[in-house]
Amino acid sequence: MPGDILKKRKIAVLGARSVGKSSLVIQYIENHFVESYYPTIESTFTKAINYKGVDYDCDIIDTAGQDEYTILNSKHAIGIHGFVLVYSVTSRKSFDMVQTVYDKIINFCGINSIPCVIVGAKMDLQQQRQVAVKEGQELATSHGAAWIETSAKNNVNVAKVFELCLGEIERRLPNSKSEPQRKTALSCDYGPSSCITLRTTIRIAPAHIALMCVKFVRFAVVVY
Ligand SMILES: Nc1nc2c(ncn2[C@@H]2O[C@H](COP(=O)(O)OP(=O)(O)O)[C@@H](O)[C@H]2O)c(=O)[nH]1
Ligand SMILES: [Mg+2]
Repeated sequence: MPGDILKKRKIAVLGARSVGKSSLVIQYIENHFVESYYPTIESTFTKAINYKGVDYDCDIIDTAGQDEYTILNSKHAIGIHGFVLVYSVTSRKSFDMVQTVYDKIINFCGINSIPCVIVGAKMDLQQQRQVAVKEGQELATSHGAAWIETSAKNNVNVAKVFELCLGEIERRLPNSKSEPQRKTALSCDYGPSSCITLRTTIRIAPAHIALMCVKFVRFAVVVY
């Protein structure tokens, strides 16, 4: 059914290593806190999420983590509807990495805005805090993104992250009635994936037409 296709959402969780991405996702999916999780592993989890009375079938991709040298993996951009960008409130470097990853995504997708939630993880570690609440909020505001602080350890605001992400995705859909559309590249369709698909199609089209012309000429010569 077409309605079912519309409710499928893909969410990528990105950010520096050891900021708590896997702990956040596993707390959300499996309702427990992992003290240590294999750091380089990438996993995709599927979860049915009811958001504002609508059921969504969500794929949540827990990435291995990025740094300034990582080339953005195309599967973390193509086909992705929403992004969860995680930093640790105990690491200034990981906070700076959010901007770096954000820039990589928008450069890769060729757009100027993405449906995104910026997450300050490990908020229970107040003594080790290096990033103020206000800084996180300001970064999110500057990108028109949602923002929240979480503790996977104490299960604080974990589910809220994914609800906010769905909210950001839905807000940008062309037929969204909840808010007026902001003018972003994403407003052309469901997300960066669709825009990339569109651009690829446009690039492929002339080659396709040329090939058809060659085939037609060959056919005409044979008939003649
Ligand atoms: N205190 C505290 N530690 C956390 C929290 N989330 C993750 N950690 C710890 O931070 C380390 C890295 O977490 P992990 O989820 O593997 O990070 P990832 O590399 O971003 O996936 C692990 O030792 C976790 O137990 C949290 O909310 N509070
Ligand atoms: Mg991990």
